Amino acid sequence: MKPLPSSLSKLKRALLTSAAVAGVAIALTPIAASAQGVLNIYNWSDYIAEDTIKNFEKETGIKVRYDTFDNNEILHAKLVAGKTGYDIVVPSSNWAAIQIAGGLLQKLDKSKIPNYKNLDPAIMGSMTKLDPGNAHIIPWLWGFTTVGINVDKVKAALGNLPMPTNPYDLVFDEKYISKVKSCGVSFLDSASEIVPTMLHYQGKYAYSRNAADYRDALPALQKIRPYVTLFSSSGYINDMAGGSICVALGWSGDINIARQRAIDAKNGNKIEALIPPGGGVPFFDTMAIPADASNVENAYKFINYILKPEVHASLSNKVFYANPNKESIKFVKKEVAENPSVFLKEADAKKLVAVDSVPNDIRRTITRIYTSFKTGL
Ligand code: SPD
Repeated sequence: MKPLPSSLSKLKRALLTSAAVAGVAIALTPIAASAQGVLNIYNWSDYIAEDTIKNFEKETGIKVRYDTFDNNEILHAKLVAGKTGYDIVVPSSNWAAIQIAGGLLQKLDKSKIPNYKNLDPAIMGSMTKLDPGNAHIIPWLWGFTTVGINVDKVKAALGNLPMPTNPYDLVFDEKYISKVKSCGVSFLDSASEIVPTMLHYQGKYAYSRNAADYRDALPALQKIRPYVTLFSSSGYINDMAGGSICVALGWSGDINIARQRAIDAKNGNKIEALIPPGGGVPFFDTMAIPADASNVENAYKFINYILKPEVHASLSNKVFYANPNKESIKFVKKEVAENPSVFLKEADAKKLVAVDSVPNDIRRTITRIYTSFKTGL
């Protein structure tokens, strides 16, 4: 091969260095479609193992383009706009219900997913409420919205005030959040996460279809707004791990990722994902094929690959969310399988709120409440 002119090789070196510093893999050669074609995936950030895509490409010869998002609103807006260019998307089941109703997701041909048999029938049964007949979506991983803390920093910030029994008090009760503000408080940056969690805290059904149930949510959120120091749906993981925030209203697995990163960094930050004794607000994120996907056969190959027990287990091992694959448990690391904020104990699982979707008018109410809360307008 002819050597690159020195200006170009300098540029290449600079790009490689900055990518390495940012921890990003970049390919300088354009991605050529392989003989087996391509697959375009749009998934949540921090939601896959390092080797998941690499092994799939090796096994199938399919070339994958993998992009990420960090809240349902972003994915939904793309699907509604159409022509996403994606063949696999990963909406939460309650958003998928709206997308199914809108004809945005394909009906699945299960004969193309032999590993479908590995799915836990109890989980699949619970999903029929949002996807009758399990016709369109296949669960990827599941978890719950909860509170993560930096144990020592929170204790120090609370001073004489004992830790509340209900972890949601730390973020929703002014008495507590006003204290922990000093070490940094982060909220998920998503209307559909914050408002239902507040409703649940107020003793109402998180997915209520009754507009009156939403009346007290905004005043309660406005009260605690001055103490929220960050809105983040992905960056909070590193902020927790590094100690620049001490309380996060976030997702169970993400908080466990932060815990693991702090352990790996040996920085002394003890992070814990708390389990709400009154039940958390769960979610099921699901694989689906957009109605206008171009590489449908490859999408089926990917879904079937994820449903291999050892692949599904490797996702849980890496990102600390439970998986719906009943054959995978033997491949899940002991410390992950025994972590009660990953695979919930039966008593905690029973208390989880039932996931539901809400109609458009309620969705608009939720967005209005959240925007007003976040912006103060
Ligand atoms: N880092 C990946 C987090 C995935 C969380 N999905 C949450 C959906 C909640 N409705």
